[in-house]
Amino acid sequence: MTATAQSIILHQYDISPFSEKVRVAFGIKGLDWFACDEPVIMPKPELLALTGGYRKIPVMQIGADIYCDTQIILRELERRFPAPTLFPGSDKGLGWGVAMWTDRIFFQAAVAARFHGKTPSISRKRQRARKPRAPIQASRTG
Ligand SMILES: N[C@@H](CCC(=O)N[C@@H](CS)C(=O)NCC(=O)O)C(=O)O
Repeated sequence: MTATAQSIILHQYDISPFSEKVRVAFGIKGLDWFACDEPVIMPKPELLALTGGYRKIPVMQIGADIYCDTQIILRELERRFPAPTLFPGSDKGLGWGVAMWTDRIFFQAAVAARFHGKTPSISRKRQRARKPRAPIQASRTG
């Protein structure tokens, strides 16, 4: 498949869960798209030049139009390619509301669990448990 001026290009990387959200939307809508793999960590000179300074992944490009953030990307996909909808049989507010929860609270807890092996609340409890009950006094002998 050859890219054209109106091809969908997703600036992304494979292990990005936010990129996966958009890839799933492409699949639901049956869209062809191209991947432009970006570095996982900074520096990202080409991405920043494209976005004007936005450093996160994913970014969708269609021609000269650039869409940063998955909410913006999904809204634009729904506008350009309404069928099949990403919101079958339900009101859109519920979908966006659940996404706010999954993308913020749930995502942050999942990252903490994945990279630290514990959830933030467990971590706080463990920190409290480790705290000395009384200040340790330096003692001098002799
Ligand atoms: N609100 C953004 C979040 C995107 C996001 O956090 N992407 C991560 C990768 S999954 C990222 O680029 N992190 C790198 C950084 O924060 O610099 C969205 O929905 O697209």
